[in-house]
Amino acid sequence: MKFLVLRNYPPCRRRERALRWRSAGASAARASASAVRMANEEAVVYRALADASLRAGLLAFMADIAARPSACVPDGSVVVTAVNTAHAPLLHAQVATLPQCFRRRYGALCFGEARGWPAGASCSHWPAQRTGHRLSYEVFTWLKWELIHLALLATGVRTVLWTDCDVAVLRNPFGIAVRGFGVPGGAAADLTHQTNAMHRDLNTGVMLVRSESLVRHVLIKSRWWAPGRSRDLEQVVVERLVSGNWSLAKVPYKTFASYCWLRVRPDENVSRYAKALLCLPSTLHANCLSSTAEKLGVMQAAQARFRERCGSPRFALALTPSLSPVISFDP
Ligand SMILES: [Mn+2]
Repeated sequence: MKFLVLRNYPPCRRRERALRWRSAGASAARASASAVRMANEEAVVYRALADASLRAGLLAFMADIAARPSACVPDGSVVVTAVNTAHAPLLHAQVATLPQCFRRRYGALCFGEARGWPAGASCSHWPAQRTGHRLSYEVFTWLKWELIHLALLATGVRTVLWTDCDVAVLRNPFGIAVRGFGVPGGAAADLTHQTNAMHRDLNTGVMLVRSESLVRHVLIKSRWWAPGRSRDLEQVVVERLVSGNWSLAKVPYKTFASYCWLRVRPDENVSRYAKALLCLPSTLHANCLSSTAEKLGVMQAAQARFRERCGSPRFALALTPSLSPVISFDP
């Protein structure tokens, strides 16, 4: 049985997927059982999302966050993520360095136990009785789009900044001088996104989304809940669906960085490239790592490096026009 069609994807992600399957002991029989379980899980999640009270609760949650005053997140913008129990330490590390003005506009959909959720991040809890087991990675990636869609429908929300919880936020993304972000009066893209540097394609770890119709199109056309849907990775499907129909802006990988090609390690052996990147206005996505402990190590190393070499993170929007110079790098 074929599960994944890996196309246009960096080798490290392919390895990550392979490791995941291997560690899960994915024999043919187990893989088949897994497919059945996932199909059930998708149906359960999809039915839950169709529930009026759940949707109303999430809409109210997002509207409440959007209404909070903030000196560092623009009016009409919210920051959104989803987190499960296993990744709770990552969200904890992520918000630890965020100023209050940023946290106030940050809403997370939280799965699993409430215990240990970080103070300062607002959680809307997924009702435990609606899912019988932990959500798979794949379903979780599709839920991202459902959550972004609900956020864009909420009162007062015009823009959603999605950040995976395995992203270290080193500077204020809203101050970045790229299309769709901190360019006053500049044309705003429907979707501004991180890229997989190797292939220049879409990475959905960090995205600024402005278009409700784009997200609706993704949800309807992907049919992520349907048994016969494409088994391509969520971000491959999304890129296929939105290309040509909406305005997309790729953020340079020096601005929204990725561990896939930025080998920041929690020791002294940091490359010149990594050092150069860390003082640029950036987020660092700790992808291409399979364990929570490894992701956490990379995020905390990046945060510590930033503090040591670049000073305290500056979030005030007024400070962002004077961006750090781009340090050239020869690959
Ligand atoms: Mn991620």
